[in-house]
Amino acid sequence: MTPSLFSPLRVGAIEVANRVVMAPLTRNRAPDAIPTALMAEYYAQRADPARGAGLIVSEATAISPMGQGYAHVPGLYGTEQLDGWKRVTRAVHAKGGKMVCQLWHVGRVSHRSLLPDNAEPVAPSAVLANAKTYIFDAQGHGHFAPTSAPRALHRHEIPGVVHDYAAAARNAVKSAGFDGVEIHGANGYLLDQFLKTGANQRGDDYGGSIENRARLMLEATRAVVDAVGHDRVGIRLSPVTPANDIDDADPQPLFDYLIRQLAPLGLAYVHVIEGATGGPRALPERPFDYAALKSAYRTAGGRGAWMVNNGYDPVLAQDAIASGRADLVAFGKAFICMPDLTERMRRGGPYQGLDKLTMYGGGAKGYTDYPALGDRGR
Ligand code: 8OZ
Repeated sequence: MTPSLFSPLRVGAIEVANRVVMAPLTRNRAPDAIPTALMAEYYAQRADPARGAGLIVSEATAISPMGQGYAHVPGLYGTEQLDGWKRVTRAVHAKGGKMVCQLWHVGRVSHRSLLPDNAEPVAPSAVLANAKTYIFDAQGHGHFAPTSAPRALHRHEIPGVVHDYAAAARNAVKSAGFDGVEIHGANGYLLDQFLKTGANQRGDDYGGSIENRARLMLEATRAVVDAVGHDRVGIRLSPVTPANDIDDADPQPLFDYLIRQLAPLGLAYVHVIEGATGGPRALPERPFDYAALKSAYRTAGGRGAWMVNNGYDPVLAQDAIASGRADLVAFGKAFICMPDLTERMRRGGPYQGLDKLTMYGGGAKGYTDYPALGDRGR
Protein backbone atom coordinates (compact mmCIF):
# COMPACT_ATOMS: atom_id res chain seq x y z
CA MET A 1 0.00 0.00 0.00
CA THR A 2 1.20 3.50 -0.79
CA PRO A 3 2.02 5.30 2.45
CA SER A 4 0.53 8.72 3.18
CA LEU A 5 1.38 11.51 5.60
CA PHE A 6 -1.09 9.86 7.95
CA SER A 7 0.38 6.34 7.95
CA PRO A 8 2.18 4.98 11.01
CA LEU A 9 5.84 4.03 10.91
CA ARG A 10 8.44 2.39 13.11
CA VAL A 11 11.34 4.81 13.50
CA GLY A 12 14.07 2.74 15.16
CA ALA A 13 12.61 1.87 18.56
CA ILE A 14 9.95 4.59 18.30
CA GLU A 15 6.48 3.84 16.89
CA VAL A 16 5.08 6.99 15.32
CA ALA A 17 1.39 7.34 14.43
CA ASN A 18 1.91 9.57 11.39
CA ARG A 19 4.69 10.93 9.16
CA VAL A 20 4.30 14.56 10.23
CA VAL A 21 7.23 15.65 12.39
CA MET A 22 7.51 18.83 14.41
CA ALA A 23 10.93 20.21 13.47
CA PRO A 24 13.31 21.55 16.11
CA LEU A 25 12.48 25.21 16.75
CA THR A 26 14.51 27.62 18.88
CA ARG A 27 12.07 29.79 20.86
CA ASN A 28 14.25 31.35 23.61
CA ARG A 29 11.77 30.86 26.43
CA ALA A 30 13.93 28.90 28.91
CA PRO A 31 15.65 31.33 31.33
CA ASP A 32 18.72 29.74 32.99
CA ALA A 33 18.40 26.98 30.38
CA ILE A 34 15.54 25.43 32.40
CA PRO A 35 12.42 24.23 30.54
CA THR A 36 9.26 25.78 31.99
CA ALA A 37 5.63 24.76 32.55
CA LEU A 38 4.71 26.96 29.58
CA MET A 39 7.04 24.93 27.39
CA ALA A 40 5.33 21.74 28.56
CA GLU A 41 1.98 23.24 27.53
CA TYR A 42 3.35 24.31 24.12
CA TYR A 43 4.74 20.88 23.28
CA ALA A 44 1.67 19.08 24.67
CA GLN A 45 -0.57 21.17 22.39
CA ARG A 46 1.27 19.66 19.40
CA ALA A 47 1.73 16.11 20.73
CA ASP A 48 -1.57 14.31 20.13
CA PRO A 49 -0.82 12.40 16.91
CA ALA A 50 -4.50 12.37 15.91
CA ARG A 51 -4.23 16.14 15.36
CA GLY A 52 -0.56 17.06 15.71
CA ALA A 53 2.90 15.59 15.25
CA GLY A 54 3.70 11.88 15.02
CA LEU A 55 7.11 12.81 16.40
CA ILE A 56 8.33 16.00 18.05
CA VAL A 57 11.98 17.03 17.84
CA SER A 58 12.72 19.38 20.73
CA GLU A 59 14.21 22.78 20.19
CA ALA A 60 17.99 22.62 20.08
CA THR A 61 19.30 21.93 23.59
CA ALA A 62 22.83 22.67 24.80
CA ILE A 63 24.85 19.59 25.78
CA SER A 64 27.13 21.69 28.01
CA PRO A 65 27.42 25.30 29.20
CA MET A 66 30.06 25.90 26.48
CA GLY A 67 27.63 24.58 23.90
CA GLN A 68 25.17 27.41 24.41
CA GLY A 69 24.98 30.24 21.92
CA TYR A 70 21.75 32.12 22.49
CA ALA A 71 19.90 33.56 25.46
CA HIS A 72 17.24 31.47 27.15
CA VAL A 73 17.77 28.25 25.21
CA PRO A 74 17.44 25.04 27.22
CA GLY A 75 20.19 22.71 28.38
CA LEU A 76 20.61 19.06 29.26
CA TYR A 77 23.36 19.10 31.85
CA GLY A 78 21.90 19.99 35.29
CA THR A 79 19.27 18.61 37.66
CA GLU A 80 16.93 21.58 37.32
CA GLN A 81 17.09 21.38 33.54
CA LEU A 82 16.45 17.65 33.51
CA ASP A 83 13.53 18.10 35.92
CA GLY A 84 12.14 20.79 33.60
CA TRP A 85 12.41 18.46 30.63
CA LYS A 86 10.74 15.66 32.62
CA ARG A 87 7.71 17.89 32.97
CA VAL A 88 7.73 18.39 29.18
CA THR A 89 8.09 14.71 28.24
CA ARG A 90 5.40 13.70 30.77
CA ALA A 91 2.98 16.21 29.21
CA VAL A 92 3.81 14.98 25.69
CA HIS A 93 3.46 11.31 26.62
CA ALA A 94 0.14 12.03 28.39
CA LYS A 95 -1.19 13.12 24.97
CA GLY A 96 0.11 9.94 23.33
CA GLY A 97 3.00 11.79 21.70
CA LYS A 98 6.63 10.86 21.00
CA MET A 99 9.53 13.24 21.50
CA VAL A 100 13.29 13.24 20.94
CA CYS A 101 15.73 15.83 22.24
CA GLN A 102 18.02 17.68 19.86
CA LEU A 103 21.63 17.66 21.13
CA TRP A 104 23.34 20.95 20.37
CA HIS A 105 26.81 22.45 20.63
CA VAL A 106 26.95 25.81 18.85
CA GLY A 107 30.74 25.98 18.53
CA ARG A 108 31.67 29.45 17.23
CA VAL A 109 28.07 30.70 16.98
CA SER A 110 27.96 32.23 20.44
CA HIS A 111 28.61 35.36 22.45
CA ARG A 112 31.01 35.67 25.39
CA SER A 113 28.26 37.06 27.63
CA LEU A 114 26.49 33.68 27.36
CA LEU A 115 29.48 31.50 28.24
CA PRO A 116 30.99 30.47 31.61
CA ASP A 117 33.40 33.19 32.85
CA ASN A 118 32.80 35.08 29.61
CA ALA A 119 34.95 32.53 27.81
CA GLU A 120 35.64 32.72 24.08
CA PRO A 121 33.43 30.39 22.04
CA VAL A 122 35.22 27.22 20.91
CA ALA A 123 35.47 26.11 17.30
CA PRO A 124 37.55 23.91 15.01
CA SER A 125 39.63 26.97 14.12
CA ALA A 126 39.88 30.61 15.20
CA VAL A 127 37.72 31.79 12.31
CA LEU A 128 34.99 34.31 13.08
CA ALA A 129 31.53 33.58 11.68
CA ASN A 130 29.78 36.47 9.99
CA ALA A 131 26.66 35.59 11.94
CA LYS A 132 24.45 36.88 14.69
CA THR A 133 23.34 35.43 17.97
CA TYR A 134 20.54 36.52 20.28
CA ILE A 135 21.21 37.96 23.72
CA PHE A 136 19.27 39.85 26.40
CA ASP A 137 20.46 43.13 27.93
CA ALA A 138 20.31 43.92 31.66
CA GLN A 139 16.75 45.23 31.23
CA GLY A 140 15.68 41.93 29.74
CA HIS A 141 15.33 43.21 26.18
CA GLY A 142 16.38 40.69 23.57
CA HIS A 143 18.40 41.69 20.56
CA PHE A 144 20.67 40.19 17.92
CA ALA A 145 24.42 40.66 18.36
CA PRO A 146 27.44 39.62 16.26
CA THR A 147 29.07 36.38 17.39
CA SER A 148 32.28 36.67 19.45
CA ALA A 149 35.66 35.66 18.02
CA PRO A 150 36.25 31.93 18.74
CA ARG A 151 39.37 30.04 19.73
CA ALA A 152 40.39 26.71 18.24
CA LEU A 153 39.72 23.66 20.41
CA HIS A 154 42.95 21.98 21.51
CA ARG A 155 43.38 18.43 20.28
CA HIS A 156 43.26 17.18 23.88
CA GLU A 157 39.89 18.88 24.51
CA ILE A 158 38.06 16.96 21.78
CA PRO A 159 37.42 13.74 23.76
CA GLY A 160 35.68 15.91 26.37
CA VAL A 161 33.30 17.25 23.73
CA VAL A 162 32.52 13.72 22.56
CA HIS A 163 31.93 12.74 26.18
CA ASP A 164 29.53 15.69 26.61
CA TYR A 165 27.42 14.44 23.68
CA ALA A 166 27.16 10.98 25.24
CA ALA A 167 26.38 12.33 28.72
CA ALA A 168 23.67 14.63 27.35
CA ALA A 169 22.13 11.74 25.39
CA ARG A 170 22.07 9.60 28.51
CA ASN A 171 20.51 12.46 30.47
CA ALA A 172 17.86 12.95 27.80
CA VAL A 173 16.74 9.33 27.61
CA LYS A 174 17.51 7.92 31.05
CA SER A 175 16.69 10.99 33.20
CA ALA A 176 14.47 13.36 31.25
CA GLY A 177 12.20 10.75 29.67
CA PHE A 178 12.77 11.44 25.97
CA ASP A 179 12.07 8.65 23.49
CA GLY A 180 15.41 9.33 21.83
CA VAL A 181 17.82 12.03 20.68
CA GLU A 182 18.67 13.86 17.49
CA ILE A 183 22.28 14.95 17.00
CA HIS A 184 22.33 18.50 15.61
CA GLY A 185 24.85 18.14 12.83
CA ALA A 186 23.45 21.01 10.77
CA ASN A 187 23.16 24.77 10.32
CA GLY A 188 26.75 25.83 10.87
CA TYR A 189 27.07 24.69 14.49
CA LEU A 190 30.02 22.80 15.99
CA LEU A 191 29.75 19.47 14.13
CA ASP A 192 28.96 21.21 10.83
CA GLN A 193 31.91 23.58 11.47
CA PHE A 194 34.29 20.64 11.78
CA LEU A 195 32.78 19.08 8.67
CA LYS A 196 33.12 22.00 6.31
CA THR A 197 36.12 23.76 4.80
CA GLY A 198 34.68 27.23 5.47
CA ALA A 199 35.23 26.86 9.21
CA ASN A 200 37.77 24.04 9.61
CA GLN A 201 41.42 24.95 8.99
CA ARG A 202 42.91 22.41 11.38
CA GLY A 203 46.22 20.73 10.60
CA ASP A 204 45.68 17.69 12.85
CA ASP A 205 43.58 14.56 12.33
CA TYR A 206 40.35 16.57 12.72
CA GLY A 207 41.03 18.82 9.72
CA GLY A 208 42.08 18.65 6.10
CA SER A 209 40.75 15.52 4.39
CA ILE A 210 37.07 14.58 4.29
CA GLU A 211 37.81 11.67 6.63
CA ASN A 212 39.42 14.02 9.15
CA ARG A 213 36.71 16.68 8.95
CA ALA A 214 33.97 14.06 9.46
CA ARG A 215 35.81 12.50 12.41
CA LEU A 216 34.22 14.51 15.22
CA MET A 217 30.67 14.02 13.95
CA LEU A 218 31.21 10.28 13.62
CA GLU A 219 32.89 9.99 17.03
CA ALA A 220 30.07 11.94 18.67
CA THR A 221 27.45 9.82 16.91
CA ARG A 222 29.11 6.54 17.91
CA ALA A 223 29.38 7.75 21.53
CA VAL A 224 25.69 8.70 21.57
CA VAL A 225 24.76 5.34 20.05
CA ASP A 226 26.78 3.57 22.76
CA ALA A 227 25.02 5.68 25.42
CA VAL A 228 21.36 5.18 24.45
CA GLY A 229 21.20 2.55 21.71
CA HIS A 230 21.30 2.98 17.95
CA ASP A 231 17.54 2.74 17.55
CA ARG A 232 16.95 5.88 19.62
CA VAL A 233 19.35 8.13 17.74
CA GLY A 234 18.72 10.37 14.75
CA ILE A 235 20.97 12.95 13.11
CA ARG A 236 20.21 16.22 11.33
CA LEU A 237 22.34 17.33 8.39
CA SER A 238 22.27 20.37 6.09
CA PRO A 239 24.63 19.72 3.17
CA VAL A 240 24.51 23.18 1.56
CA THR A 241 22.84 25.59 3.95
CA PRO A 242 24.59 28.95 4.27
CA ALA A 243 23.15 29.32 7.81
CA ASN A 244 25.59 30.86 10.28
CA ASP A 245 28.11 31.61 7.54
CA ILE A 246 29.01 28.01 6.84
CA ASP A 247 30.10 26.60 3.50
CA ASP A 248 32.06 23.72 2.04
CA ALA A 249 34.17 23.71 -1.11
CA ASP A 250 32.78 20.35 -2.32
CA PRO A 251 29.78 19.09 -0.32
CA GLN A 252 28.68 16.13 -2.48
CA PRO A 253 31.70 13.88 -1.83
CA LEU A 254 31.85 15.07 1.78
CA PHE A 255 28.28 14.00 2.50
CA ASP A 256 28.64 10.86 0.41
CA TYR A 257 31.48 9.78 2.70
CA LEU A 258 29.64 10.84 5.84
CA ILE A 259 26.39 9.04 5.00
CA ARG A 260 28.26 5.82 4.11
CA GLN A 261 29.96 5.93 7.50
CA LEU A 262 26.66 6.61 9.28
CA ALA A 263 24.80 3.83 7.45
CA PRO A 264 26.16 0.83 9.44
CA LEU A 265 25.44 2.50 12.80
CA GLY A 266 21.76 1.53 12.61
CA LEU A 267 20.37 4.98 13.38
CA ALA A 268 16.60 5.44 13.82
CA TYR A 269 16.56 8.21 11.24
CA VAL A 270 18.49 10.70 9.13
CA HIS A 271 17.03 14.21 8.93
CA VAL A 272 18.08 16.30 5.93
CA ILE A 273 17.53 20.03 5.48
CA GLU A 274 17.24 20.59 1.73
CA GLY A 275 18.61 23.96 0.57
CA ALA A 276 18.97 27.03 2.78
CA THR A 277 17.51 26.54 6.27
CA GLY A 278 14.26 28.49 6.43
CA GLY A 279 14.92 29.79 2.90
CA PRO A 280 15.03 28.62 -0.72
CA ARG A 281 14.98 24.87 -1.32
CA ALA A 282 17.18 25.20 -4.39
CA LEU A 283 20.40 27.20 -4.36
CA PRO A 284 21.78 27.72 -7.89
CA GLU A 285 25.23 28.49 -6.49
CA ARG A 286 25.19 25.42 -4.22
CA PRO A 287 23.77 22.47 -6.17
CA PHE A 288 23.28 19.18 -4.33
CA ASP A 289 21.84 15.79 -5.29
CA TYR A 290 19.73 14.65 -2.33
CA ALA A 291 18.48 11.52 -4.12
CA ALA A 292 22.12 10.42 -4.52
CA LEU A 293 22.67 10.97 -0.81
CA LYS A 294 19.71 8.79 0.13
CA SER A 295 20.70 6.15 -2.37
CA ALA A 296 24.28 6.04 -1.00
CA TYR A 297 22.82 5.57 2.50
CA ARG A 298 20.62 2.65 1.43
CA THR A 299 23.41 1.09 -0.65
CA ALA A 300 25.70 1.20 2.38
CA GLY A 301 23.09 -0.65 4.44
CA GLY A 302 21.36 2.31 6.12
CA ARG A 303 17.83 1.29 7.07
CA GLY A 304 16.79 4.26 9.20
CA ALA A 305 13.83 6.44 8.28
CA TRP A 306 14.62 9.28 5.85
CA MET A 307 13.27 12.57 7.16
CA VAL A 308 13.19 15.66 4.96
CA ASN A 309 12.68 19.30 5.85
CA ASN A 310 12.56 22.83 4.56
CA GLY A 311 9.78 24.61 2.77
CA TYR A 312 7.46 21.62 2.42
CA ASP A 313 3.81 22.44 1.79
CA PRO A 314 1.11 19.77 2.20
CA VAL A 315 1.18 18.78 -1.49
CA LEU A 316 4.96 18.50 -1.73
CA ALA A 317 5.02 16.61 1.57
CA GLN A 318 2.36 14.12 0.52
CA ASP A 319 4.19 13.57 -2.76
CA ALA A 320 7.49 12.97 -0.95
CA ILE A 321 5.89 10.26 1.21
CA ALA A 322 3.76 8.63 -1.50
CA SER A 323 6.68 8.47 -3.94
CA GLY A 324 8.98 6.96 -1.32
CA ARG A 325 11.41 9.87 -1.67
CA ALA A 326 11.05 10.32 2.10
CA ASP A 327 9.57 8.46 5.07
CA LEU A 328 8.92 11.49 7.28
CA VAL A 329 8.51 15.23 6.66
CA ALA A 330 9.41 17.81 9.32
CA PHE A 331 7.53 21.11 9.50
CA GLY A 332 8.89 24.06 11.49
CA LYS A 333 7.09 27.37 11.17
CA ALA A 334 3.78 25.65 10.31
CA PHE A 335 3.86 23.87 13.68
CA ILE A 336 4.50 27.14 15.51
CA CYS A 337 1.25 28.66 14.24
CA MET A 338 -0.82 25.47 13.83
CA PRO A 339 -0.68 23.12 16.82
CA ASP A 340 -3.10 20.81 14.98
CA LEU A 341 -1.23 20.90 11.66
CA THR A 342 -1.82 17.22 10.90
CA GLU A 343 -5.59 17.56 11.36
CA ARG A 344 -5.60 20.62 9.09
CA MET A 345 -3.66 18.77 6.39
CA ARG A 346 -6.04 15.83 6.62
CA ARG A 347 -8.96 18.20 6.07
CA GLY A 348 -7.14 20.23 3.38
CA GLY A 349 -7.09 23.32 5.61
CA PRO A 350 -7.78 25.95 6.73
CA TYR A 351 -4.24 27.13 7.38
CA GLN A 352 -3.27 30.12 9.50
CA GLY A 353 -0.19 32.36 9.42
CA LEU A 354 2.82 32.95 11.64
CA ASP A 355 3.57 36.03 13.74
CA LYS A 356 7.32 36.44 13.19
CA LEU A 357 7.65 39.02 15.99
CA THR A 358 6.99 36.44 18.71
CA MET A 359 9.28 33.68 17.43
CA TYR A 360 12.23 34.33 19.74
CA GLY A 361 11.72 35.11 23.41
CA GLY A 362 8.65 36.28 25.32
CA GLY A 363 5.83 34.31 26.90
CA ALA A 364 2.53 32.79 25.88
CA LYS A 365 1.82 35.28 23.09
CA GLY A 366 2.71 33.70 19.77
CA TYR A 367 3.60 30.49 21.63
CA THR A 368 0.68 28.74 23.29
CA ASP A 369 -2.13 31.00 22.02
CA TYR A 370 -2.40 29.83 18.40
CA PRO A 371 -5.87 28.26 18.20
CA ALA A 372 -6.56 24.73 17.03
CA LEU A 373 -9.63 23.95 14.92
CA GLY A 374 -12.63 23.80 17.19
CA ASP A 375 -11.07 26.00 19.88
CA ARG A 376 -13.38 28.85 20.78
CA GLY A 377 -13.04 32.02 22.78
CA ARG A 378 -9.26 31.93 23.08
C1 8OZ B 1 17.03 30.00 14.81
C2 8OZ B 1 17.52 30.81 15.81
C3 8OZ B 1 18.47 30.32 16.67
C4 8OZ B 1 18.93 29.01 16.53
C5 8OZ B 1 19.19 26.22 14.05
C6 8OZ B 1 19.13 26.04 16.44
O1 8OZ B 1 19.18 26.94 13.06
C7 8OZ B 1 18.93 26.81 15.37
C8 8OZ B 1 18.44 28.20 15.52
C9 8OZ B 1 17.50 28.72 14.66
O2 8OZ B 1 19.44 25.02 13.96
